[in-house]
Amino acid sequence: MVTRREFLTTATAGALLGAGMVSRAGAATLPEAPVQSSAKTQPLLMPVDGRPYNPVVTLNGGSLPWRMRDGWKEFHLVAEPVTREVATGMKAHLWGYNGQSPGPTIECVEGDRVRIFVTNKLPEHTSVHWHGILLPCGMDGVGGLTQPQIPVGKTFVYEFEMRKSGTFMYHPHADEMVQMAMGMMGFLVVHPADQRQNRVDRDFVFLVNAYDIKPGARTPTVATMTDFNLWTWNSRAFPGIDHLVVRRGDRVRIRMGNLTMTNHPIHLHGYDFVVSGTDGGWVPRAAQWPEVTVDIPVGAMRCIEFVANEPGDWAFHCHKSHHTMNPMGHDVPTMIGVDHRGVAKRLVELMPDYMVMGERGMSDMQEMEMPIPENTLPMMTGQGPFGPLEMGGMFTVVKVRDGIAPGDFTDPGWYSHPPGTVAYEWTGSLASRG
Ligand SMILES: [Cu+2]
Repeated sequence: MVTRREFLTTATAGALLGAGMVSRAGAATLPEAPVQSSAKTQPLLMPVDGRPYNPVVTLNGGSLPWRMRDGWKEFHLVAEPVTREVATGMKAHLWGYNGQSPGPTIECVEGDRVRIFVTNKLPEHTSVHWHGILLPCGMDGVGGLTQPQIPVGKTFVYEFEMRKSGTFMYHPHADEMVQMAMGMMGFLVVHPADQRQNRVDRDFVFLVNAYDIKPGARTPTVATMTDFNLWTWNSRAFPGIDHLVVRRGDRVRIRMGNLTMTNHPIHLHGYDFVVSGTDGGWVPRAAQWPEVTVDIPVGAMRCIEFVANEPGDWAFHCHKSHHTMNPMGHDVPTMIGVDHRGVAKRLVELMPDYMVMGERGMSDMQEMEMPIPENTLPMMTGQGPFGPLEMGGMFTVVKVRDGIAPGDFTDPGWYSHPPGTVAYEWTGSLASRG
């Protein structure tokens, strides 16, 4: 491991990422490569130099500080093994950038000349492809095709101008199946040169990703083709995914990129929204169509936008219901209608990771105190204000509230519903409505 010291600089944007930031010693000619190991959503990285823009919020992550040198915006990515907490109770051994997986979000402005140093601290060679960016062919990052692979221990330099604004990502084009299955990916946002263009009040970004980490294991099974068991946003699974905190009346954008091996229909409750952008660019207003679910194809990005005028705690999740489940229990036989309680207890004694469905359905499992292997997330979990949420994987909550300050993303707690607006038990009269 490299030497790390506290990241003390107060004059740079890096300090705004908050406590937990550390930096690398040495390599005086290279820009700082700040390390972030926390899985908490970091405060907005306000631009302190370069051209102004409205920063994005990376869900359970943060943005990469830069330095300006001779008109170039310089970033430093370090590809390296990382430990990522997927949710409380489970840590994964992944590969990523600057201490995190996904890597930090790179934010720049249309017209910026960008220089990105990439240092390879992985045990094998790598490269970085800038997905969706229009650039000289030799900067496209396809190992063997447009450049030699970056050898272990070496640093390569990518230089290009950001010709257009939009929503992009970065990932290796080297031993791709392994490196992406291990979590190597990051978000790249190019803001419009004119801050008024496509302006929103809150702009969230995350990558939709998936792993196959067997119960009890820590390292993904990298040869898995389609049968993944851990469905994550920015390598976090419910209840580890932060809530999206929004002020009532805000215009909200959520940008999502899919680097899994299947599509994800992402559904937001309580709102209709428009699809306002893809990795190909902004969708012209007249061509935007209304949706409540947006399907994100493999290797693609989608931006959705809405005005947050409905207060509440609105579920936001992938609509493939097995993607809102955690690993433990995907191989269970259907036992609905079969009373097997005595048998299950004895089987669990013999095989600690054996799990069966309850005779009335899966929700029984929450009451059955099944032992699960260490470092493994239960299949369905989480506690809400009315009881168990019975969720996992790609699920979180958009919390829309009055009176939240601009730039404040602090969890406001659960929604207090106005009297008479919650579904209630029929007891022979219509209690709330009179
Ligand atoms: Cu999904």
